[in-house]
Amino acid sequence: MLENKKILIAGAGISGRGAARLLGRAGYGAAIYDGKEDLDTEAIKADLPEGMDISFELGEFRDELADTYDLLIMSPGIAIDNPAPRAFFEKNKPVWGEIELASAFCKGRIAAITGTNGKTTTTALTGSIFEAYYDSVFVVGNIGIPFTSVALDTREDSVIAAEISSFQLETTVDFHPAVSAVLNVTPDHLDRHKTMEVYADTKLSIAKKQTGEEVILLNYDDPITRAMAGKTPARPVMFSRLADLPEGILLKEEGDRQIFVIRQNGEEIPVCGTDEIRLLGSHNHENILAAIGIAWYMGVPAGIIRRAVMDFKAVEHRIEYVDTVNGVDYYNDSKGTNPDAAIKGIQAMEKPTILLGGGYDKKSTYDEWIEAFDGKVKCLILMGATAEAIGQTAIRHGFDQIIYADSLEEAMEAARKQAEPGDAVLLSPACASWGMFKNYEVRGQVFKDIVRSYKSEE
Ligand code: UMA
Repeated sequence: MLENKKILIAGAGISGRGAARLLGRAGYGAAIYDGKEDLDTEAIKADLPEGMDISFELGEFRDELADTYDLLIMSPGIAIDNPAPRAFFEKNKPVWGEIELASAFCKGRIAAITGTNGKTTTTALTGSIFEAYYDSVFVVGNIGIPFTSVALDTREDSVIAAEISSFQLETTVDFHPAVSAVLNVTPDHLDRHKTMEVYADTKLSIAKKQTGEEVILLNYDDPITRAMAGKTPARPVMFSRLADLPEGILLKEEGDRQIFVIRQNGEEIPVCGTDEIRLLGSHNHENILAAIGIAWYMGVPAGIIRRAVMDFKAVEHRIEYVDTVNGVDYYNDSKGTNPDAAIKGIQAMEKPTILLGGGYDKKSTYDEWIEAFDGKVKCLILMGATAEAIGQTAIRHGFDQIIYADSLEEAMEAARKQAEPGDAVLLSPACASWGMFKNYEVRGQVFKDIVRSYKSEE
């Protein structure tokens, strides 16, 4: 498929290295471009197939590279207006995202999930349901396992649950999952996408190349995703936590219980009750509705879906209970990387809470998050580039129990001093971790390690 093409991969992170490995395994050579001059190229080479023809282009991007190479493979962290893709576009040369490359080599059926929040939980849950029914299952994408790292291992009977971010959707070309889902669209990553219109349209790219036989699941309760029905060739199926839809996946009141049901062609198929699941919070009911719909339209019987949904526990770093130390519960919600996700975090708390927030500046606004404190937050401990902006917003909303910290370690020490038995400490920063940590996983891990060190001193 890529015979005689000179390929340049932009970005040497896990996506770029995944793409290089795929190309090497498939018998192609490639060059890797990265802005970092001091990249450890030997370590990268050591991880590639033996004998692969690989070279590096480091430092500032030179436009001539778009003359030398025929195809650019993009990592998600590199924006579409970066000089590298711009140079390729100017010369009418193809630019593919890492997801496009992976799907071109993938033999199985893909279920692709996007949305501002809930996509990791929904992808993990969808993967768990698949695993209960299918022999060959892969859970990949923004969740942390590059799709390219497994694409060559897929078979015709494989099913893939793929978490796809808006960054990844900027550079899809012919990508068309068998089933797609857009969970919700609320402000996030506006530093990169600039406007909500561009951000929502980028999310919709998940379905732009789907066929009429392929399905897109959309959240009826979110006005932006509801309006996506009919804007792509895919067959829209709605899921709703609130509306009593005649068709779709919904939450039905039955006496004093709420039951997840599938309604299709006038038939109603019950799956399980909200009292039978282990995931906390109404936002998770939406994630479950989406996962049920995805699994159903990928061919999993309702009885299998029921068992897998009932057995599924929370995802790491998402309102994850860590431990109780001196009567204080510690929760890691490092995945609360935007205000909307952090609102879900604070809403799930039932005890007086010491809240740790702040981080990388994505130009979000924090008013709604502060309003969601709802009298539950005893003290707000702020760190990172956004500390000042969040502090000012809190004061504007009449909240002044604020402590500033220079690091997560310092914030944790302050939280430990403030917390009394019966309180909770919640890391739910409303911001990405960049600038302080490599990613939110490392931030969450550091938080958990500190909690464990407190535990050992208890
Ligand atoms: N780089 C440049 N120029 C740039 C930007 C980056 O050369 O302008 C280079 C860096 O020097 C570095 C490499 O690109 O060497 C990093 O590439 P990357 O930022 O794409 O990171 P990866 O390690 O490849 O991880 C990516 C996703 N990262 C981002 O989208 C920022 C991971 O999502 C994803 O898990 C992984 O691919 C596997 O597909 C992380 C994320 O934060 C979890 N995602 C955002 C989110 O969830 O909100 C979208």
